[in-house]
Amino acid sequence: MRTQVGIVGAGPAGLLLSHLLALRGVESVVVETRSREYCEARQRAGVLESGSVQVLREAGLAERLDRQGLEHGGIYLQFAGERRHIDFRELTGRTVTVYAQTEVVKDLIAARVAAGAAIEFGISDTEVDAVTSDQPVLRYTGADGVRRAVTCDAIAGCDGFHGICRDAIPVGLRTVWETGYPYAWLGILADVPPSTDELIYAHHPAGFALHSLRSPQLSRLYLQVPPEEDIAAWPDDRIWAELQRRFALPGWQLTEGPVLEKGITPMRSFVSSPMRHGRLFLAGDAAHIVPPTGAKGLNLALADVTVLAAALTSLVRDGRGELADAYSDACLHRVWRATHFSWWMTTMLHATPGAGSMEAQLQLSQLRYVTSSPAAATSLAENYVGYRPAAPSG
Ligand code: RFL
Ligand code: PHB
Repeated sequence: MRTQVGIVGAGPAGLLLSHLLALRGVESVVVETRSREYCEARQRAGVLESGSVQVLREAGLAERLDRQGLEHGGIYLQFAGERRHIDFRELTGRTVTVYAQTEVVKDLIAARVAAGAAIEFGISDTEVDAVTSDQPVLRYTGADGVRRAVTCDAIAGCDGFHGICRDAIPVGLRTVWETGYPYAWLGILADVPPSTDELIYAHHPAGFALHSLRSPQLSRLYLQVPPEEDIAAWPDDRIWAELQRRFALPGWQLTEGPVLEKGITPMRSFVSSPMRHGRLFLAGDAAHIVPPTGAKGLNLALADVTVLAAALTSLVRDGRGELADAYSDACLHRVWRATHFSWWMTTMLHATPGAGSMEAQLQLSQLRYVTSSPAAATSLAENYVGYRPAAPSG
């Protein structure tokens, strides 16, 4: 078998890349270990930057997003018994859109399937080979148990943090920066209308809490919990009691409802550089992970493949390597900005176990500052709606 671009992973990065390449007349094959149903059901991110919405719109993928996405003009920061609004519209002229990653993935899969694209779900034993040659090879075992080899002009590793593509870059040729956090998020999807019009990020001595949503009928809520926490220790009534405690505000009510899903997510910051080795290109979580507090992971994945689609088209269709050579640096500037912002939001809002009251005082001072100084509020707002650093010069 042969294709122009072999794509490993049918998450948002791999699927959008395949779509953008097809729009430019470049053929690709997408291989995915999970089933289509699993990819479409996985609960993850919920917030799209305006730049991400624009990319999806320009690619003809926003018909449902435009109908069902909820445009939000700001967020609330809650701390020390106050709830303060950060107005993105007023501060930046931009907004974000609440539209679940699961819905983005459904839309992308539907568009690829309708176009007759080659996507194979349920594959195993993925290998990438000869990536420093002009003809890298993607090998895998199909759902039918038959081993296949696809000769490509380039391979895109869109296989997430636990994928295999990053390891195809020799250890001596890459630098990794990584930090963990001494907490995790317990997330629930609840069958109850959201109790808020915009997301609430709450600082509390007992730990961070976030009120997000999925639709006018569905709420998504998160609680900071210890990193090794067992979900079995959190029956629904304990989760609601803790959410009530951390969001409590006189005159405001958190409405409870049936919990449809719950799970615990560890948090880390991770960057692997460069994002390219020969004809292997990494995109999305395969190259970088941020803690979810800044709502950046999905947006970074979509932004990477927007740059990569142009670079690969130029490489495999036109035989020009300049954009491919510039790919890694072009992405990493944006990635580091989002990595810093996500770390900053995370450390401002979470209670570090054992840190004592000095940390809490510094956090509260910072929260008062970002909610009272227009300069500080604008900095938060422009990062949240999506800051695109200028390309490095020279
Ligand atoms: P994905 O989505 O992990 O997709 C990778 C795909 O590759 C497959 N795969 C393989 N396929 C073939 N062969 C192999 N050897 C393979 N190994 C893996 C996997 O099965 C999978 O289908 O990566 P991608 O495309 O880079 O997308 C990244 C995003 O999924 C991620 O950054 C976001 O979900 C992060 N995130 C958030 N991002 C935001 O922008 N806004 C948010 O509000 C937000 N909230 C979140 C989040 C992530 C969370 N979790 C669960 C980690 C909230 C949570 C709780
Ligand atoms: C979500 O809705 O899942 C969500 C929203 C904002 C975040 C993280 C997750 O910062």
